[in-house]
Order: sequence, then C-alpha cells, then structure tokens
Amino acid sequence: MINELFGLNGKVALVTGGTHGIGMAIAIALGKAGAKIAVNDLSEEKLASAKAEFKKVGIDAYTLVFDVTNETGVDRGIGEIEKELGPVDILVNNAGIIKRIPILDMPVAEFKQVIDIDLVAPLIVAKRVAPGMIQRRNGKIINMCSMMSIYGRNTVSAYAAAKGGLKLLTANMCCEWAKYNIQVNGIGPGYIATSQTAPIREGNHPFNDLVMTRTPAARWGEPEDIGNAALFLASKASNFVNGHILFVDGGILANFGYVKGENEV
Ligand code: NAP
Ligand code: GCO
Repeated sequence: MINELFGLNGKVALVTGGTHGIGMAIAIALGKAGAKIAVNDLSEEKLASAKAEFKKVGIDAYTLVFDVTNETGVDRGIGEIEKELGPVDILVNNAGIIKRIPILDMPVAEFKQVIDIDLVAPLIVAKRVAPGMIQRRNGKIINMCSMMSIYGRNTVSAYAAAKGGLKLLTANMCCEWAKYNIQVNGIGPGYIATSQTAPIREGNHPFNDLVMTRTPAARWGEPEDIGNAALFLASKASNFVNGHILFVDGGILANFGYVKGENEV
C-alpha cells in the first residue's frame, strides 16, 4: 500500500539546481523512492561532487550542466535526459537565487536576474517537459516557492516578486494542465539551513533570533524536511492535490509571534 502510493519506480525525475541544499535533499528522497534522478547545475565541479554524494546513498544520478534561464540549453539538456533516462515524469523547479538589497539600492539588472532565475526559468523548463507529460496523460511539477510567495520583508523585493509570481504561475499551470492528469504544486519552505540562508544564520546574525523566536518548532528547517514533502507531491498519494502551495515551515506562518520568554513552559 505505502509503496504503491509513494513508490516512484520507473519514474524519471529532474531536480534543477540539485547539487546541494534543498535540491539535493529532494533528489535523494525521490531517488530512494525508486525514481531515476537527473540533476543540473551551472558548475561541472559541483555536479561531480554531487554525483559522489548521491553514490554514497546508492543513487546513480545523471548530472548535466545547463543554465535554467537559457531556453536552448534547457532544450538540449532535457533532450539528453530523455535519451539517457527517458521522458521526464517529475520536474522539480528548485534552482533559485536571492539578493538581499534594499529596493532603492537594487540595480534593475539584478532585480531582473532574480526574476529570470526564480520565475521565468521554471516557466522555461516546464514548457519543455509539459508537452510530453500531456501526451502521456501523466506528470508531476513541483515549483519551489517560499514564504515570500505570500509575504514581503525588507531587502528581498526581487525574490518576493519572483516567488509571488511563481505561486500564481503554479496555479495557472494547474488550470491549464490538470485535465491531462498533471499535478502542479509548489512547496513553500520556511527558514531552512542551506548555503542560501547561511549569510543570515551564521556568525550570531540577529536574523537567527527572529527565526528561532518566530518558529514554533524553535529550529531552522533541514533540507530533508523539504525532501519528504516533495516525495508526497511527486507521488500518487497527491494525485488530487493541484495548484497548492505546501508550506513546510515549522509553524512560522501560523504564528503571529509572542514576547520571548513569555508563556515558556
Ligand atoms: P542554494 O543552496 O543556493 O541552491 C540553489 C541551487 O540553484 C544551486 O545548486 C545553484 O547552483 C542552482 N542555480 C542557481 N541559478 C541557477 C541557474 N541559472 N541554472 C541552474 N542552476 C542554478 O539554495 P537552497 O536554499 O537549497 O534553495 C533551493 C530553492 O529553495 C531555491 O529556489 C530557494 O529560493 C528555495 N527556498 C529556500 C529556502 C531556504 O530557507 N533555504 C526557503 C524557501 C525557498 P550553483 O550553486 O552552481 O549556483
Ligand atoms: C530571507 C530568506 C528567506 C528564505 C525563504 C523563506 O532572506 O528572508 O532567505 O527568503 O530563503 O524564502 O521562505
């Protein structure tokens, strides 16, 4: 029953930017459930070290370099995956960047770069794999959203604009492709301990206090917390979940906040 619902044997999964952090954790979760795994990145070196990491957990990942913002590169890359592993059944649009710069100081070019990678690229990659999913009347697309898909915060305007757009792009992909038995959902991680959050987590950064007091679970999330959620959205168990953003945040979005030390048990 469990394997029937959550097993991914025979499926091909592409996790973009899957050489470390959340993407790698998702790729490992899907690989351990039986999927054939492909990950791309910008760097051969990171792909080589990721391949070794995957091997340590028994996953023979197919790794390739392509920039998710480059339509030609995406087309070539997906073509290579199709040749090597077969058509993509599960797409995880994970690759993303953040820039923490106040609006007035943010060069427009840098704003556009974040939009390109975090919002336009998921469209580019989904447009390349969706036709095959439509033909096969089966597919799973998971877009990596964020709490910033629904909230702003100072200095992350480009990221929030991109992730906010990605929430509604996810909804629109659902509206257009659900009739072909394609489920398109998002994941909204809370604050997760990866290289992306290292600058606001390490070295006694005050943001750490905010996360620890605002998060009812009183911890930073681990990439594996997101991997488990992705396994649900990639499996048959979520076949009637569509256009949904699954927040995996330790309860932070449920918490208005409290005075530190008050009501402590
Ligand atoms: P990360 O450690 O910075 O990993 C991001 C990955 O995306 C890296 O492998 C990076 O490759 C890749 N990438 C960036 N631009 C790319 C491009 N143009 N083409 C191909 N690959 C590209 O970030 P993370 O924390 O694991 O986050 C992964 C996703 O979750 C992101 O979309 C992020 O916005 C989202 N997210 C993270 C958190 C969090 O708290 N960490 C919370 C909510 C949402 P290189 O390393 O080679 O640049
Ligand atoms: C930040 C963080 C957040 C997280 C995530 C929260 O600077 O606020 O990087 O944006 O990465 O997106 O869901």
